[in-house]
Amino acid sequence: MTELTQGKAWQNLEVHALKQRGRHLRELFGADARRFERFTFGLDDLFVDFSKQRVTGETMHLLHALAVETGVEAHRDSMFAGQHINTTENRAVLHVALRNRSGRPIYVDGTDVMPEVHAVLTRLDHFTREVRDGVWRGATGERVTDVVNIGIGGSDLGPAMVVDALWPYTRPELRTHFVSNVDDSHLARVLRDLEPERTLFVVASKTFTTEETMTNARSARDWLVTRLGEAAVGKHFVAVSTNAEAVGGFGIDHDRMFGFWDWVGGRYSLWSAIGLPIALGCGFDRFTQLLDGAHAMDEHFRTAPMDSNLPILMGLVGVWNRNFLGAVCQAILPYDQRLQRFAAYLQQADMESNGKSARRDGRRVDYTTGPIVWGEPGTNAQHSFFQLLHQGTELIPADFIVAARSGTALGDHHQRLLANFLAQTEALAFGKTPEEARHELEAQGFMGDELEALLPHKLFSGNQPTTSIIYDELTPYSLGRLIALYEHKIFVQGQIWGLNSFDQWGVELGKQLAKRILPALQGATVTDLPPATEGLLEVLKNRHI
Ligand code: G6Q
Repeated sequence: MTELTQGKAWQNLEVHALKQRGRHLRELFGADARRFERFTFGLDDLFVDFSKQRVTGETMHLLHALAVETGVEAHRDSMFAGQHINTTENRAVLHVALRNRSGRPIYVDGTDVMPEVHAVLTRLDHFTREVRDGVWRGATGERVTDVVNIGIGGSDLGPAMVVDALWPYTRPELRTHFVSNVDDSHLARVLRDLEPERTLFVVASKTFTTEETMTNARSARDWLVTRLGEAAVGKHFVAVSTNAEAVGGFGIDHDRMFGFWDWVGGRYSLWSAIGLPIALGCGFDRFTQLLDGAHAMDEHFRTAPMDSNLPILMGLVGVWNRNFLGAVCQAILPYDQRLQRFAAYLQQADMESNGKSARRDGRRVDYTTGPIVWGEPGTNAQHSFFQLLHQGTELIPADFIVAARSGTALGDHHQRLLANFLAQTEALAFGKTPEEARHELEAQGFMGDELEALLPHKLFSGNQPTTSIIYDELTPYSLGRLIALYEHKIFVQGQIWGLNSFDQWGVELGKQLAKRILPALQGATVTDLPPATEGLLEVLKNRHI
């Protein structure tokens, strides 16, 4: 057994969970008239309601003991202090420095990184203004109307999600596109509607070696050169990377490269120059408001006591659901269409960070770790998978994310959206008992065998745990704060589970194998492939290659 499961806090939680598992949210609300007030927390206009989670005061008390025992606060302080907490890559983890608006220095290996951070921000500001004001022109003297970000994973998901979420702050005359997949359909579809004279490519890659990104970047370059000639590349390509040499090798000059640092993990990099498409699409001032919002959450995470610290509370509630109630997944349900990419973004942030089974000390875990994260915006999701949430057999904790006010204010749409959010969280928590269902059927005129036959299908067991996260309106500031809330929640859980949340060795194996297989598709003889792969390869070759 690991020291986590042997520890007093874990063992106390297991005993507590045996009692708690059978309790229904109806009962918990019935037993405590002040439950709503006791389990809701805030930070400015951000309001988080844990009252529909299956926790009691005692549960939270025991979870806090677990956080103390696993050193969550000390580990958090190590991150902010620039220590090399990414142990397998021997790196600091300092996305918080990218949005450090406090004026305080942040040191990595004895050097204050803030001057460099500010220098890159100043360059981003300058470049963004040039493009948006039409000072920056393409090779033929045209203004830029389309920005194409070429990147994948952390160099795509964050900026793509944010630009989509902040669309009311974008201009129709400067569109932003994202190409990530090596499947040529992705690039081809975007390029079909673009004019090279007005297109600016941002090649975003920390390493500048990622196969998908480099393949797409080369094809985009060919597309441009075929139409405008080699000399046009300089006016239509910029790079975001830590690898100046490879950027130069691609033909992008140093003054059109925006750098960042090895202490910025890919999935935590949207706050760095990787956020360039956000600044181009929404304006640099909006980008800094995003940083301000994230910084507000950083300060809260760094200083708030554990019993009102939102990322710690969220992390603990998630651990309770995962390890003690046995939930396999975590649904993300924004009742905010602008957050339609948020679940996809969080899938990477959470599952690449905590989808691990080796502890930092190298031993295998003897408990479950990161949940499967998935979701879609409401109300759309209500008309697809909510059936399973209401009447299926799985325990599915869900986060409902809601703006009190709409940014677009069209008729009574927003009231209808909010009514659905309130209805769903109520239904998931409290369900419908046999008595209620029977009463309802009787009121509809059913009786006898017909009523008895229908009754089982009309039952809702409820007791599905949900957290409601409410903010006034989705602005760059509130979005930055929301993203940082989840980043730190993931941090808290990773620490409790004893993981290094900042490496991603799990994505390596597939990459290595693809490298070995590619020559076989290109006509070379590759001898050591397993029969299962050989078989599929032959099927594909016989079709067209
Ligand atoms: C994120 C991962 C991964 C990475 C991509 C792109 O944390 O490291 O998703 O962002 O593989 O890497 P490059 O930015 O180096 O192209």
